[in-house]
Amino acid sequence: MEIINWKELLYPYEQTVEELLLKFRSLDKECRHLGIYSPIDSVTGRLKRPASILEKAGRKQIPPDKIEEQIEDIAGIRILCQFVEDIPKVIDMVRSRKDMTVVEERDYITNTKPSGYRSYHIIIRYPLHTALGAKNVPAEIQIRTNAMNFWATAEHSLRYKYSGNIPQELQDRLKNCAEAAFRLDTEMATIREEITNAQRLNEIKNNLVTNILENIQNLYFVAKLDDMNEINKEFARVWNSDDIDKLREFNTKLNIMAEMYRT
Ligand code: 0O2
Repeated sequence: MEIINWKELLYPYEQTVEELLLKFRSLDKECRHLGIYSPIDSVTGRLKRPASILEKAGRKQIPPDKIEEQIEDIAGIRILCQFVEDIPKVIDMVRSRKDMTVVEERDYITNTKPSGYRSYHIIIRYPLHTALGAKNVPAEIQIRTNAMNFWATAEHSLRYKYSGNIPQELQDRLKNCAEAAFRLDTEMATIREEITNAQRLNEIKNNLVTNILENIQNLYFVAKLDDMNEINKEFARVWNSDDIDKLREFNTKLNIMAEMYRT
């Protein structure tokens, strides 16, 4: 039997997971920085464990020398969304990227698995530049809501515990939980706009307060003490008013003051 050098085999996949994580996390970060809605709530990544690779290879009768070619989820990232409506936006984000190629899509949201599993899978090829040259690495991107993920993570643990043979009674209860998760997603969708507006306002407010505090800190080096006392009092007033327009005006005023001192 051929001995697999796991360290060597897994290295490109590990690197792929790291690069994909960085790319999708920075998309989310950029949206937040620009104050626009991000359909991505969080991104995680994992490398399939050797035992799980061997189990899958055995189940699908894949010989060791074909593992790299035929097991497409050794590298995997998972993109979590707050709302079902965000999922197509993330799918489009993946499809439109020029730095990876989509080779297959599996829609387990429309076609829920018999277990109750719901998620959207995209299989890609990621061109990785290794020290030994270019390599087109397969990877799986799973896209699902937080509710779908809560269910899948719990079910996966039970599947592992019972080696895939979950007792029927537990399977039935899991099915009920999957339906409850589906209902939660459906209910959340009805108040999506209200939630996202509140989140956007909080984000804008946090960004404004961060800018104001940075400006105040910088002004301490150049402004007169009396001016600083006034600024601090005004900040306390504006902060207590909890009025976003007043925060915005105050921030603009500080920007102008900072500019005046600079020139
Ligand atoms: P791990 O531990 O993350 O590696 P398969 O024959 O199902 O193993 P296939 O046909 O390549 O594999 O792909 P599929 O079904 O599109 O995707 C497999 C992965 O999707 C699984 O990987 C899980 O992460 C997830 N998945 C698919 N079906 C279910 C399900 O019923 N319940 C849960 N909880 N997850 C599911 P692994 O190898 O199981 O996991």
